[in-house]
Amino acid sequence: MTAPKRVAAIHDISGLGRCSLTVIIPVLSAMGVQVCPVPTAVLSAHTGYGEFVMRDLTDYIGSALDHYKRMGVKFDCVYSGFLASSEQIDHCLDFFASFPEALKVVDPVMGDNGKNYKTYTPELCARMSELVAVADIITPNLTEAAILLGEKFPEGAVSASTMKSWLVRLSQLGPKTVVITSVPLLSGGIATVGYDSERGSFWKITGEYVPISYSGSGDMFASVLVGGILGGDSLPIAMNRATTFTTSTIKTTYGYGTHWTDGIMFEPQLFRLRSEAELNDYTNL
Ligand code: PXL
Repeated sequence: MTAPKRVAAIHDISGLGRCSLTVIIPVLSAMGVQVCPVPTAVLSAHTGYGEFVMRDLTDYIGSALDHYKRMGVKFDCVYSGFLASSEQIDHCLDFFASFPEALKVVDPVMGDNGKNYKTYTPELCARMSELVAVADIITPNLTEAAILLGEKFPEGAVSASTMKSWLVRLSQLGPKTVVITSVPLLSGGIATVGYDSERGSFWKITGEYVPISYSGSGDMFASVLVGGILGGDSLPIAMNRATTFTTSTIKTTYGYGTHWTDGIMFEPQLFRLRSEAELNDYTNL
């Protein structure tokens, strides 16, 4: 047996509304990956609830990093997400620089459906590009991709050629691999599009449209993607794995009619992340 890969996951932990660490820990654990949570904040419920209690852990992250460095811990991956303050950008940069061998994944969490999350200040959004610059892989949704590129959020469906140009421009900010989620394509359906700048290849996975946007969907997608890549998946297969699991758990949730803030009811399906299913539903973009 080989030792599980270890990921430092720099995200918040929210009590209610399945997102961030309450999604990332079970998903990666089910995929045989060890998570070392580095909480950026503790919230009673995620910000989509409107009312929540939040404790910012900005002064914790640096001390935790110092401890891990003193211990000589090794991480196979450092994966950042929801941040509570713009100073946390500096802490994430220190984390990435301290483990140069680790795969650097940045989910540039900032907003969804064309709107910023409540706690995201203009300064925090502006500084997100500093993290993107040092990442190997980034996983913005369409809203976050637009913010990073200084583009307007597209209100309707977008063309494949627009997405190709966005993917290339995002990779020019630093990361070798860019994956954009929740893209309504003119050709139909909701797609996940990806670009590997080293190979110059573009990929597309088309998912079914479900008329509700559950919290934590981006965290679910990105954590399955990370688990797949750490397990040896190619980019299109990891995208396929992440889309298949996310779409299927979203469809299950939709059938129960729960509120979007409650997130995706993934618990009964976690075991499926261990399956050896054939994943070849991807196409070129
Ligand atoms: O899934 C993104 C996310 C993560 N963490 C918190 C959030 C959100 C989105 O609303 O509020 C606290």
